[in-house]
Amino acid sequence: MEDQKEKGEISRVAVTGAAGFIGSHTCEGLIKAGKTVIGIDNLSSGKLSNLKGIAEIKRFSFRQADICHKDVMQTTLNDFQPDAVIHLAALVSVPIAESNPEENYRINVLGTKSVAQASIKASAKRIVFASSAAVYGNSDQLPLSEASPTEPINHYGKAKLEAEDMLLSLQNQHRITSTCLRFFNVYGTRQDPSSPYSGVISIFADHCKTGRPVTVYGNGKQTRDFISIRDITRAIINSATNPALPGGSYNLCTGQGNTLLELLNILKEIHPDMPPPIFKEARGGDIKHSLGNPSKARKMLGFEIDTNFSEGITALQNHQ
Ligand code: UD2
Repeated sequence: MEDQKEKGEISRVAVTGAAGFIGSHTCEGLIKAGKTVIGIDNLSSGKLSNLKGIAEIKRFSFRQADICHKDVMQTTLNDFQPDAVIHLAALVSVPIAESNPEENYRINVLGTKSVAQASIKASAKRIVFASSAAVYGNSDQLPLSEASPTEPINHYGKAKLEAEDMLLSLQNQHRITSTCLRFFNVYGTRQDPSSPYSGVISIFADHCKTGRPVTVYGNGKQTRDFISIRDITRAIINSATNPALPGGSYNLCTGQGNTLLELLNILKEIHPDMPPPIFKEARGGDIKHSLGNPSKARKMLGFEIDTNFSEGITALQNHQ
């Protein structure tokens, strides 16, 4: 193990938030890539069933632990000795973060600090952090690039930005590479549709499957840069396991905006009998348009989009 570490090879990876939507896909991808993986999750929202495809594999282990418990995190990472840590555990809902800012700060800032400090003490070489397009706030200068102003308008975005700043400054003080991936609107299998705060695609897909009408907040002309879990997972794994990649902040997006009406048209083709949508007033604080520029990630991380939007939605529907 020491020899491999000296060569910079990344073979042992710890993943926080492992039992969640993005975490479980990430663990599966790492296992497929031949890595030895420990999944860490407190199971507050993640489900062990998300990991059933890899649970029996010897190179995979699972630890139920909370990222905010510093001692437990330290012991877990000391025991495992990761080369890289992928930190996905978070309070992920913007509205919940808004209604409980202390909890948002505790988990999304202090929890990230706890993971970062434990990673450094356990001599991890790389840390990859799940940041968000929310760091940009409500800019009307689209598409958003990493050079765009970061002016978050909610507690969630502020916490993600503070965590990024902390990780990037730790990178300068220690021998660790910090990569902060700013996710735009991620969709795919295992995104829980049962919460009203789930991604719009998983909610709409679930309603169509069960013949219930969807609710569109606003006129449906709002746009989002929807990105498939398959593309996100490849970028996360590459950022964690390629020792040559530089740290920094990167947009993970497609550079293509789609309206909710376009999404509904695709779903209508798959489910011709779907009931007509119900239109309600736009959600308070909703951003009208969100669009990212993926050029930096493409250039520096070799990040490519494989999944076309319509194909991605069709694949999701066929899977469910
Ligand atoms: C996404 C992220 C959030 C944060 C933010 C940054 C998700 C789930 N949330 O919030 O974590 O990173 O981007 O800007 O990815 N809508 C409906 N009907 C529904 C549900 C949603 O019309 O049943 C609308 C909603 O009002 C919004 C759009 O769909 O205009 C997208 O909503 P979302 O909750 O999927 O994602 P967003 O962009 O608010």
